[in-house]
Amino acid sequence: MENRICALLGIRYPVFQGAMAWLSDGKLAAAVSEAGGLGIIAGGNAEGEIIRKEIQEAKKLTNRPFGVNIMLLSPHKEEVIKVVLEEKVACVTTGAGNPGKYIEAFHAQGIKVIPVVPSVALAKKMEKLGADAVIAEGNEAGGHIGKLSTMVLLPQVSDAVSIPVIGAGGIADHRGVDAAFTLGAEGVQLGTYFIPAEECRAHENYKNLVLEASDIDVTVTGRFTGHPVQVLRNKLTRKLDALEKNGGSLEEFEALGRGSLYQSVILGDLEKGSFMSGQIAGLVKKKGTCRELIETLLTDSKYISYE
Ligand code: TUI
Repeated sequence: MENRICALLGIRYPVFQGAMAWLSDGKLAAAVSEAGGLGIIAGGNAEGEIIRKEIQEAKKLTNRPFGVNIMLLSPHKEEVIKVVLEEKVACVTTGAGNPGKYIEAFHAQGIKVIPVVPSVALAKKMEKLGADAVIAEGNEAGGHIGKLSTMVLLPQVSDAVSIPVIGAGGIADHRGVDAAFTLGAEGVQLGTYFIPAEECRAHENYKNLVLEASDIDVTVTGRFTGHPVQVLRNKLTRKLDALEKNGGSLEEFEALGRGSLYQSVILGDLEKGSFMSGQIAGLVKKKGTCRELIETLLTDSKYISYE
């Protein structure tokens, strides 16, 4: 039977590379798309023109479909949306909010819309508004997380909507892929798994931190801010935890975290950097090209055959 995600997007394997702020650039997205999955450029907090450059870079590297993620907490989201509409990428995913009011505009340009949903209620709302699919992302994921785990969220979202569902959060091998499909997913999204990829711009220190992580090296910072973020434990997370315990203000918290993605991704500063990562880092042990990583992921899957 034809896979609905592959048919919707014209891709070979229903495997999305999750958008990771600062990490998912045009080069990484193009490499994943060239390997048969769906590469996704992360809008993050970047300005529109930065994202236009990444889209144009990806277009130089691949003729295959790729996506852009709109991070709905970004102060530049309207600019990024305008750029995406002009550049007519194949699809957008959204995160950290409700993209309802933008769906029509994307569809008018032939752009598929696939929101991340942390609840059944939002999944149903997105289906009603015409979303093409949804990504049910559990709180095993890296970065900004919702409340429910993948195990709990995914089967309930799958039961609640008729559009295809992509499972995300906590997947890093064929067992995770098959578990997601057993819970009703028709596609999967992985982020942390692609950090050690050759085509990923992460500093070697970041890659090694992921490759050497144990099962308990991931923690959540900033629950009190209302925007909890999953990251690898380090000196910065200890400082943030101490600040939270001692009743520090939101401003102090934000000041400590400011620039911390630049510190991790570009400088590889193990003390000052914020190394966003999913809980599954302990299972991520393989370097290689995106093509090799996708082959390893899907070989032995009972649901997706790698050819
Ligand atoms: O968006 C993500 N993960 C991210 S975004 C990001 S950049 C950032 N950095 C610091 C603080 C905040 C963001 C890093 N990682 N994942 C998708 C995701 N979306 N997770 C949870 C949600 C979500 C939450 C609420 C989606 C919709 C939503 O809707 C609320 C509503 O308005 O109904």
